[in-house]
Amino acid sequence: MATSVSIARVLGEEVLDSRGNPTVQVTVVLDDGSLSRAAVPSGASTGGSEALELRDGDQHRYAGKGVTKAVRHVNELIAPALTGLPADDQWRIDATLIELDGTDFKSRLGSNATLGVSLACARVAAQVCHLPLFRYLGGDHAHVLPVPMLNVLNGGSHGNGGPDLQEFMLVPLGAPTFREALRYGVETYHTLRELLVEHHAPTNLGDEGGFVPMLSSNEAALGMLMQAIERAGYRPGEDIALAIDFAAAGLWHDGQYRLDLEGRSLSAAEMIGLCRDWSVRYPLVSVEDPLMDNDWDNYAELTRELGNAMQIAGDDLFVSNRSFLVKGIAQRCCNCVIIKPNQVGTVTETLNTARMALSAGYSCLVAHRSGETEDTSIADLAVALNCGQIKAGAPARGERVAKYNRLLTIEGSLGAAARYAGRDAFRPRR
Ligand code: 2PG
Ligand code: MG
Repeated sequence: MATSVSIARVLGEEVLDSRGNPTVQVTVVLDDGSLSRAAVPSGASTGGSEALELRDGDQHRYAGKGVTKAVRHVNELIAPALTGLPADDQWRIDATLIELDGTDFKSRLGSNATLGVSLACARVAAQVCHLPLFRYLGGDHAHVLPVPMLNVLNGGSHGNGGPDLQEFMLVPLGAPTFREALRYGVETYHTLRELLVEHHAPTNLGDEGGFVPMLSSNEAALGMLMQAIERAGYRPGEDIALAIDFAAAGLWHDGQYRLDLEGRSLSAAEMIGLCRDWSVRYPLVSVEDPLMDNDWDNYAELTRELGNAMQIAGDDLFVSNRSFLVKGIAQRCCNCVIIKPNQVGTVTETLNTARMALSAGYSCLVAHRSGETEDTSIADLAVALNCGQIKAGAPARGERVAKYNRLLTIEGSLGAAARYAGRDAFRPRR
């Protein structure tokens, strides 16, 4: 739907994310008075080639993490360039941002500045077109509700004192609807808490709302999840499967992957062996970043070996960037791409990467960041892409639950047209 309403004002401001760190929020006002805003998330385990998250570096404010420079870029450089453009021409808005920045990784303006603006424009344009965001971005065919991958045990850089591996997720793929899938996951999450209490273990939460248990090994986390699934009355593998984000770059020390908890270090071949072993012994449907983000050869090897049996997801490897995906497709690395808008810095580039992945037979897993806000745009993005997968943390902490709640609303609004991706989302593709 075309609208003649154009951008009247673009206003950036510094707000806080869920870790209490500054982040960029942008408000866009159109000349008919319509207004919407978006806020930008922030990662902790970031890929080496992510677009630049511009921080002030002034140690006297927020330990250098202020974003006043990025905010100034929104207000002084971006706002004049966008004023007067039609709000619903997302491609042109993003092309203007890309051109104004003029670098490969948004290193002039900052991806926190560009994404905030890009997303706020999309949100307000959807509003004036009288469409929900997922329909504005995805068109009439957007109707698939994603499988929620609930990160219920946090470790690595998101949970001090927990497992070495960053995320252990519940994947309720056997549910008939998104609403039911969420219930399966939530009940299992609460059961997991009961188990921890019974073991007199702490029930502190990590950055993404999962528990941070003290365990004797990383594999013990998988055992706990299996126990929780069964005790909650579900069948592991049938109702609820498992997924892991290794965030392997955080394990890398002296040319090996160090598992502190277990007092041992593994080679790339041994990491691949670990994935193989666990894929046989647990209902593991997806492994993310099990290797370093420059190890294309071993990713190709891993995909050759296990890509028919499970999802191999590249996060730091692709950083949601089309050019890295092109390389991955050519070298047959992974069969899934993690999609995080702030890794690349505009809505259009995010959609381009995801669409290229889907048309090459890769799956897409739309993801939050460990530092989040109450912005729910990624929920709409997952439905817009019909990609069938989202990870937005545990079903705890407002900034995580907000995304799942948004998906409940979307499912409700679609009525009979809604389809839950379920197991289909995890059919091995390559
Ligand atoms: C990841 C993310 C989100 P971060 O590695 O997939 O879970 O973590 O935002 O810290 O990069
Ligand atoms: Mg990751």
